[in-house]
Amino acid sequence: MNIDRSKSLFEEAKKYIPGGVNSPVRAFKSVGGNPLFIKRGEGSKMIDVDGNEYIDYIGSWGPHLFGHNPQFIKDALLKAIDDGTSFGAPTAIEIEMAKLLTELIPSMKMVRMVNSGTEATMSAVRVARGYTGREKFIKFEGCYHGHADCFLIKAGSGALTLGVPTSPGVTRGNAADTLLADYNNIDSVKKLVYANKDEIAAIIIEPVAGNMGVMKVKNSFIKELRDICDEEGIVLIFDEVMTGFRVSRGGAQEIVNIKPDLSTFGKIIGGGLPVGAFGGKKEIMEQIAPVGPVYQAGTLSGNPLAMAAGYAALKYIYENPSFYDDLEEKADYLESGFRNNLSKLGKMFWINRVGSMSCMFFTEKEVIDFNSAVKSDTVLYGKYFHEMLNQGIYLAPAQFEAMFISTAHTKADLDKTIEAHYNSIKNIQ
Ligand code: KE4
Repeated sequence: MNIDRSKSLFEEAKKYIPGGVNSPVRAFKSVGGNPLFIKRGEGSKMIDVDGNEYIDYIGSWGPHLFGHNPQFIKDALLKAIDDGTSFGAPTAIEIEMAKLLTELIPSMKMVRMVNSGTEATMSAVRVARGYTGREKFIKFEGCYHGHADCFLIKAGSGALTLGVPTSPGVTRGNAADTLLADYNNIDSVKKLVYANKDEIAAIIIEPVAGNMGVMKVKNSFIKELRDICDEEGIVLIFDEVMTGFRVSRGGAQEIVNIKPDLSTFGKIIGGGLPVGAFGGKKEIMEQIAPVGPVYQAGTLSGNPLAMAAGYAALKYIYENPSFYDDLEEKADYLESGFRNNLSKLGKMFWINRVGSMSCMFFTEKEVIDFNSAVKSDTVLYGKYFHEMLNQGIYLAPAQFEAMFISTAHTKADLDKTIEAHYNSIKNIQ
């Protein structure tokens, strides 16, 4: 496969952009090799600058639930751009967006739009602190909530992939207020809560984790987490930046059947444009400026283009809920194909899947939390990644990420992927 143009672009990019990329995980650091520079995306495919075509399972790290460049989102954008790109003033579509989000997510009575998942999660923790008057919060090892200082303590995703789960530059003072618990381990939570009585403002969790690979909370664990937050006056925040409208129409909170006090969103709700959102109980959200004292702001928050793309995506979800059944069928078909391959090859690599997001871990032991996930053989993952890439299958260039299926993936795409998976596992032995 000729990737000469990507190679020369990468060399040039590294002169002006740290690592040649605007987000670390794109640099292929943990799998080696030269990142591909993408020219365009269409449906389930991406085409790189050398003309190579790939079946894409990253989907821009989650936003492309309907594949690349769906016509209905493109039409919405083209229509919106006629009136201008941004006004820095309220627009009617922001009300439509807020109404639709609160309609689709019953736990969310009010919502504030921002420009990224990081902005959403950092604002949610801030308003929880303002609402409770407390300073500490609990996150879980391996969960990733974006790159705000307070989260870069034993974080997942790129931080974990690059081996800096606790990042330099985060001050001791900041880190002191971030308490760490173990995913799916309620005793680790109770220990922190009772040792920091009345000092904990919030607990933030990915109810379905997608940043240490994919894994789901145990039903008993998430129920006890809800109970302990109720008992102790702690704000429960579900980080649904990745899972919102991905794992089901009502997000992970619909699957685990637990109502958080606040939720955060991103990715899919922007239809491919930069959007994030946080929202929840009215009494908490009304703590936010200008109605309350907790300050939060953004020049381009709720901008008309991002709202047009995001609203088009959410409206489709609202009006066509049955597409989740097709998505489930496709995801189940691909998982079964992978499992059949593994049993034929006598390899029982662990697979976790929730809806249309999944992860195959290069370990044959059960993966239920950070410690079991990091037992995966990341060198073997790197070999697998390149075997698949050479067969035209574009996966996350890191073991601790997720694989996403879109409505645009066809059965032919899935069959080609299953065949490539068989060849790859066979070749890396
Ligand atoms: P952004 O600030 O990147 O929009 O969102 C941060 C974030 C927050 N919460 C969850 C659960 C997330 O998954 C993310 C971002 N996800 C990563 C992928 N694992 C983004 C990819 C990247 O960092 O380039």
